[in-house]
Amino acid sequence: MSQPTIESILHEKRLFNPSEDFSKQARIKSMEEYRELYEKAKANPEAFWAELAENELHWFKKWDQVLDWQPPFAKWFVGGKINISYNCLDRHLTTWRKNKAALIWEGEPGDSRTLTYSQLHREVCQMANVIKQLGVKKGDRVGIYMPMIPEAAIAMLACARIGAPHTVIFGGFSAEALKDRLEDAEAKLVITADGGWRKDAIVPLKEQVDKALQAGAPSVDNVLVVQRTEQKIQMEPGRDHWWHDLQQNASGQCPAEEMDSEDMLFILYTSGTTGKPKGVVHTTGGYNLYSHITNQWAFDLQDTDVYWCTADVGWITGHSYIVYGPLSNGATTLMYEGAPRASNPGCLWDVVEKYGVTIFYTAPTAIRALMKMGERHPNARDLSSLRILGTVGEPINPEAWIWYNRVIGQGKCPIVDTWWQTETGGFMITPLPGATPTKPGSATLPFPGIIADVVDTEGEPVTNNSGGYLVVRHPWPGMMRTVYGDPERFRRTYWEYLRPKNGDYVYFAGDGAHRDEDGYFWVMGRVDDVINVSGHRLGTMEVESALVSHPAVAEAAVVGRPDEVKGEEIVAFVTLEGDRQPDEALEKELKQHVVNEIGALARPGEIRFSDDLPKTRSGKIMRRLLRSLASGQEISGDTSTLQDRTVLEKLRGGA
Ligand code: 6R9
Repeated sequence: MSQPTIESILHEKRLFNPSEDFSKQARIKSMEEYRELYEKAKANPEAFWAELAENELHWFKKWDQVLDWQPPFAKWFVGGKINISYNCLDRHLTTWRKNKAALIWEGEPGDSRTLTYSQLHREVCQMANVIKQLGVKKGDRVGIYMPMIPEAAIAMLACARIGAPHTVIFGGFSAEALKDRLEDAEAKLVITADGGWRKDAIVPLKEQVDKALQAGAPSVDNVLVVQRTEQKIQMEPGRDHWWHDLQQNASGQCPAEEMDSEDMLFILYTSGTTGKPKGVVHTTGGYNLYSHITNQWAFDLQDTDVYWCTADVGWITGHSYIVYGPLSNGATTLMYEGAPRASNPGCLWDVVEKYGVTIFYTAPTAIRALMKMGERHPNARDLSSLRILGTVGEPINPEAWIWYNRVIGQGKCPIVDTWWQTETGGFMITPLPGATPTKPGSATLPFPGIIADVVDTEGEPVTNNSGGYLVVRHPWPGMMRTVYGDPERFRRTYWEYLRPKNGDYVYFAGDGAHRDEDGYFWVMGRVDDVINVSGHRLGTMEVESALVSHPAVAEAAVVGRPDEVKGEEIVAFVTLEGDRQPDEALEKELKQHVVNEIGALARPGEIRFSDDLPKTRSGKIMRRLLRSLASGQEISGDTSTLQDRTVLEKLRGGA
């Protein structure tokens, strides 16, 4: 007997079609076109990907074999020679795009820079030459610990250019987290800045690097420092070098190394819920193709677009959809150093207005925060240039989706809800904006070439509308290749967690989901977070969405707390809209609201009000910590990815 997986309890019925005008202009114009691509890819995935690789990318030498699949290890475009930095830069220089804006950058204090493809190419070559001069050779790892400034992208492209895999460590990470990652990757060089601007304060990056190197990471021999904030920092002679000094004598020409398609492009660490962070390894050819084509189709990239993804380059979203995907497509990508803050709550909309942004891509956590700040900020700006909106990072609650559509998209922008992971390299389940009718809260349908499914604990498909585990059945070019230094962990975590009876290897994403009668996927949250109430296994997404649909609620997180009778009972952590104050009457009302929306089964046993919720630095709610708090246990496990430690203190105090 297979065990119950996850029950699906909330049903969202609203449907939004792309407008005829939008579809007419789009690259992929209809569901018929989507289905054709999907079926073509399904019938012969290797031919499908090979044709795209041939048409979309430059290869120094063509591959001998499209796919070498020795489950769970895949090699794509075996024998092919390619360089992603070449595909992002050099190949555009022989076209009219040479003087097109490649990167538009807006700094938090209001300074800005625009680099054309030709200028970006020059700076990347200069940095590549400097890195070489500092002793970095093909295959050596380089740590990048940077604020959101053009040099972050330049550093990544420079490493890729000479074949030195980079590992970008988010600039908000502590010295400790930085040290661990540099050690695991055995980085030879660190590229950093004196500091970066974040919410009107300086983040002292170089100081953190100094601390990290004092504590460990002996493989690092050199530190390259970009001047950004100009505060005083220590420069250790022989080890630390100013970028602006070395740049002066560096040549603006540096031929791109001919990389093997399967040479490692980067390592990106993702925090597992427990234990040591995993170094997710991506390689060159497959990743280049996958980030390129998913970006092009799901955001309908056109040459006239000003495309803005608000992620940090320290996350996979920044890698695939600020740097590699857009530049490989010859698009104009915008990078913003700042974030909405008390002194400038409308800053995002200022940037949209200033540059005429056409595509805007952000996370549900940001959308909920913007909702809480009120409509007056977006309403006071001209957002009419926008034509597509995107979301990523967590399931988006239907209420937040509707707000995004109405207030930011002014009812005319398709919303592209992209489900994917660090491990997948690019979008896996996503609407194509000119084709796919959207439903608030659903990432809709798999990208062509992706065979996604929902299965039970035995790995067998579940029926429509029953919850289960989200899996992928066939390898795809953007998939991670291994966990750095730990192939067994890769096998165990992702490919052997669920084994169907026929012995197939399926990729397990760690998410719960269900599929509806139209085949649409609804991600219900991480399976580690599932709550078991009286034998019913509930995903977090649906209960949270029910809470967020109440007008007083801005954000909600639910967790389970052991209960003698029910197994677990639901504890909800709730932040309120604007100035709304909590009281007993509201608590009762919210509990009843969940009962009305979902049923008595999901009634929270307790509601705790707070000003904020603990989140990872990429904005995901850390329910693991809330679970400990709810059951009165000490917080254990890794908290290095927590955005704001004071949140935990406050929640404890309020408990
Ligand atoms: C890109 C990124 C991956 C996890 C993933 C899932 C959640 C991301 C989502 C989504 C529902 C979406 N997630 N996008 N859940 N709908 N559109 O976020 O990568 O940081 O590795 O996180 O994020 O739980 O498994 P990563």
